[in-house]
Amino acid sequence: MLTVHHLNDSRSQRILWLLEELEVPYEIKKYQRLPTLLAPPELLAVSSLGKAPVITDGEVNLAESGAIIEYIMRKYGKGKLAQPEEGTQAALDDLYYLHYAEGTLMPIFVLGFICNIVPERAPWFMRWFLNMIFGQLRAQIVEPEVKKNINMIESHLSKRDWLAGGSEPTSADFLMSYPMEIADLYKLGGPVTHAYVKRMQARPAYKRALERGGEYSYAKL
Ligand SMILES: N[C@@H](CCC(=O)N[C@@H](CS)C(=O)NCC(=O)O)C(=O)O
Repeated sequence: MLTVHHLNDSRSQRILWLLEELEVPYEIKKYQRLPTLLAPPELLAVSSLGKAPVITDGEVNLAESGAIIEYIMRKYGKGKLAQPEEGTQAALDDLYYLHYAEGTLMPIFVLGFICNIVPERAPWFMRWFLNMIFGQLRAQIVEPEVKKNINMIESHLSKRDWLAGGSEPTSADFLMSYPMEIADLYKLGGPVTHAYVKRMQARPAYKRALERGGEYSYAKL
């Protein structure tokens, strides 16, 4: 049976959601973040970078959410969720957002997170100085980038329910679910982001994934 190596409050939640949508049987091996928020060293036993998600499916051991979602869609997705037809604009939108989620959007959020935690975790006598430096970085780079990116996503989503424009989520939505939940929780987006996240979280498969995955601060049961 397929195993998801799942870290609490992490990107691996979206793999559980996908598997629930496709009704693929799976088991979960749970890992708990350390107080530093890093993954515990046990994850290094299943993947060389020690990050989540990772899946094990028979002989296959695969990390990186985008790769995992493409693998699962190809192997188990046939005839389940309607995917966009090759050569259409919908297929291009799906392809774009599938790569954009981890390639562009998440690095901006991670940079914002670093700007917050570096001063927070520094010795008290350095905090004022680091707050000034990282505050500048946040104001000059992170915030304008977040605004530009959220505007682009919201303009796209204002005309459709799902990123590829169909009646059901596609690979791109599974990838984008995690950053969009972050955007909604931290109020980085507006009503379009909020409606998209609520639409996703209202799906029965999403709720089942949440129940099985346990602790996930970006959504409540
Ligand atoms: N691009 C990778 C990112 C993997 C990643 O950074 N995962 C985080 C969880 S959201 C993690 O394992 N963090 C703990 C750590 O870095 O120790 C993916 O999408 O799978």
